[in-house]
Amino acid sequence: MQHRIRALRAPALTSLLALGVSACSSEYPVGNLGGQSQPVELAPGTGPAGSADFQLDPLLSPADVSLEGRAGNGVNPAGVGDIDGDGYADFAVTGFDEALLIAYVHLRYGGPAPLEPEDQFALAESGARLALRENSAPIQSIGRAGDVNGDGFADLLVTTVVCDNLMPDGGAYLVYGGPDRLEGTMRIGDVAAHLKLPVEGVGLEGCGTLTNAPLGLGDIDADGFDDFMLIHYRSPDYADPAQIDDPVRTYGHLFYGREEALTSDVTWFDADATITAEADSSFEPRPLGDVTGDGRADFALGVQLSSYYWVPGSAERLSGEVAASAAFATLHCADEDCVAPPVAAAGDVDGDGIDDLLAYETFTRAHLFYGAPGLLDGGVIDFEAAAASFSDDLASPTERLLAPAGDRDGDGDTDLLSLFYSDADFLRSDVAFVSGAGTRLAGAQPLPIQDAIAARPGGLPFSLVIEHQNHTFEQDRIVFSATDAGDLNGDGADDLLTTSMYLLGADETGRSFGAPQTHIHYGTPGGGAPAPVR
Ligand SMILES: [Ca+2]
Ligand SMILES: [Ca+2]
Ligand SMILES: [Ca+2]
Ligand SMILES: [Ca+2]
Repeated sequence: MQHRIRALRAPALTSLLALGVSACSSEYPVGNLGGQSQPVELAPGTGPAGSADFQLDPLLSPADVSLEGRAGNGVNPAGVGDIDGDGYADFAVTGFDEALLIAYVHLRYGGPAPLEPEDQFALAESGARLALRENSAPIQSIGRAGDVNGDGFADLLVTTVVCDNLMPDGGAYLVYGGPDRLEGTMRIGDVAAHLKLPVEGVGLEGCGTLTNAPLGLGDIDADGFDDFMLIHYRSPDYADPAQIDDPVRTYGHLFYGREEALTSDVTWFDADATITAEADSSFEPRPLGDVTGDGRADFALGVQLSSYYWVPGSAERLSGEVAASAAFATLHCADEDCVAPPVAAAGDVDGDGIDDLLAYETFTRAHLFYGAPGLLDGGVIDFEAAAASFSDDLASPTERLLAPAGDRDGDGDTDLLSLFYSDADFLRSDVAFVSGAGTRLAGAQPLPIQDAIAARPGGLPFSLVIEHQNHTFEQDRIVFSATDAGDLNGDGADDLLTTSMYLLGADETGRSFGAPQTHIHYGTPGGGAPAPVR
């Protein structure tokens, strides 16, 4: 079998970054845009634990649909939930028109899988392009806001670099879902609430933004409305001697969902609460779903490579300015230091209705905790109490071991994915799955990737295999993200969005890539052939 070579991974990421791809986001390439950190909804008609378990194929199937992006730009795909309430999940990608300097979000609506090339072309051209103004603030993130106004339609959150007076259209946009689809091209401000951070309230030093992490938190107070957070930071004014030793402070403006729609008159200062911390520019919330089983979504909040706070959902709302260090426990490991971020969402891996949790002992070792009352009480992570453990000696901070893949086979539990960079003659990527199961995983778990790669004809690591008119060929495409899209085609199995770039050339100075593509890999309801549960 091929062995993955660690040394070549860093240049790969560097070159992706040079292209402006947010592969190395505040999180990691897999699922940094909402899907992986959101509570995973059970597909209609699927039951929790007890129904038949299926085992997924360990490797990603070829793409069913490929959508071309614009050359020179990365695309950030995100599953955004069912915006129009037709039973099909919807998805969005970012885009940028280099000639006109227009950044935009392209929202496409789910529906029956397009089988013919003409249908795929129609999907590619469909939906709505929500455009910012010329030379606007760059888009930082797109993702699920959840259902902020509780009307049954999913809402979409777009954030850009804040402070309107530096570049136009800064701030955040909340696009409320509804039965009427958006079609064609429009200014985003015409169809979204534009939530601004007024520069006069923060000074230029307060106009820093810092995250492309998902900002939809789920329903943290269980009032039926999903909640979200907007984040900026404030550097000291170094021209002011009195401030020169001040720390950078971060402000997380927490909006509890409400029936009344927010309008563009609302600013970040109208948030219900503002969580503050001394933190640098990588401060982020990490939505975890409901891991304590009390019906309220929980999250962690913190700084990459530093400390994170544990913020369990609570019926008692936060209000006013809340100092994180005073209000929340710091996540810490029982025996020793652990890496940060120390936790990530796992989805509901055993399908018991309570979300489960991944915790990181090191960058190469992750532990699975099944959600339960009292989990993470006091912020303590006790690896001895973990149900199952996964290791990969070649993993690095940018390749976290596992992320939720949605319910790929529609059997009622969340499956997990790993995305690996690998190196054969060219860089390629491997996407592998660990099947969720009502029978809980226990003890040391093998990652399926090595065996699966070895089983491939020729032992080649996986690159994106594209099937076209019965002709299968492998391209030198590098998959640089994979994220749960929800169930785009309504068949009860969650679907995956990947992005790839064609590798044009590689030498010691770096690598160059062609236009990005976004790919849909439909899930397979009922799994493949049923296989014994581990
Ligand atoms: Ca829909
Ligand atoms: Ca709420
Ligand atoms: Ca569970
Ligand atoms: Ca599906």
